[in-house]
Amino acid sequence: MSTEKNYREQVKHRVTTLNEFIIERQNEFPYAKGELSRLLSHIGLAAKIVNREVNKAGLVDILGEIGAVNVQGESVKKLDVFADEKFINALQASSECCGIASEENKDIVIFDTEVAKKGKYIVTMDPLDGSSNIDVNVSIGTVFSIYRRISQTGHKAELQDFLQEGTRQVAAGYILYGSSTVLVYTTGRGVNGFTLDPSIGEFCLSHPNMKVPDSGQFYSINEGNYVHFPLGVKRYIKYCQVYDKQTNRPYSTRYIGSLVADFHRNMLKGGIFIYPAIEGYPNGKLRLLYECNPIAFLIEQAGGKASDGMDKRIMDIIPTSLHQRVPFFIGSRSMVETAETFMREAEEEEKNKKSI
Ligand code: P6P
Repeated sequence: MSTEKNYREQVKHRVTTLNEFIIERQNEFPYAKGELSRLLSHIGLAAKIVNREVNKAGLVDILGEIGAVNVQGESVKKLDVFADEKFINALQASSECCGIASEENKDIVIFDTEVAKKGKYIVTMDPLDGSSNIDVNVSIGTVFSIYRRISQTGHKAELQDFLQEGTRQVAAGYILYGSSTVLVYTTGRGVNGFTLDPSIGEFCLSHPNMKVPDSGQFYSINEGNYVHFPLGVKRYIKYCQVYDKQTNRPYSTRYIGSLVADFHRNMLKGGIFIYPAIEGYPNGKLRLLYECNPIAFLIEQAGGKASDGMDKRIMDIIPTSLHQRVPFFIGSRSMVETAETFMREAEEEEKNKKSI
């Protein structure tokens, strides 16, 4: 075989790194001049830095709570703060981002340098979601969305840049720090996953063109809240548990308490994740801007569905505040639609009872 042919044969089996993939796909965007590519590459760099600390959290003095609480009223663990700082530093260094909204910061974080003010993008993120799992060594994740700013370039970012509906996302993704570290993202042309190869320090393409199965065997919900669930959710859970050969029921329940980990499993295997409105969380627990919208973008690109359980597509909701919560039904399309049917029928019944 000629050298040229031999080389081509080798190249065909070569891994594709995240940065190579981003550059290759950059040409799909007529307006792209590399800004979005640079932003995504910097997110990938920050993910590697956070991954290094997550992997040794038990060994260094970064574990445990620092006593502070974040805007959610949740105790902040040191790794949350570390991750927030690393992603903020990386996004500012990209010079493409003019500001961020993060779970760890009550207000928007504006990058007030002349270079950053020229940035065309803003990022919403949960730097370390599922942090209650850090000190028990259970998978945790980072979630992010990227939007083009609305406010005038060359000036400071404004709140309006962050209160855009999910359909205006230009990119979204997550990093799962689990048995391996996986970065999954979309720019609206499909979903691709990359696994970190620690031996070369690169995210390598491992899950090209991800598609969620139209149905699955898993339902993910915190059944500790059962008594507070809406009637439709209670009925759907019972539906999941009843034997039915045709629809492969009963399903299995899988709930880690870490959104990215629960979502990633359902994305690969098929399934549904539900966090409905409950007592204590009348609008659900999960945050629209940096948990629900990015994950909803990914599931829709992978062929699934994300709604509030009634008639509202998550990505159509117009945000009114940075840390707004919404009920979240997401996963395989047929499973979400079945859950929505139970919700709608229960809603109708309760309305009819009230009208008697
Ligand atoms: P609960 C983690 O705090 C989180 O925001 C998500 O990662 C997770 O899905 C959810 O909350 C778990 O909430 O009430 O079941 O512990």
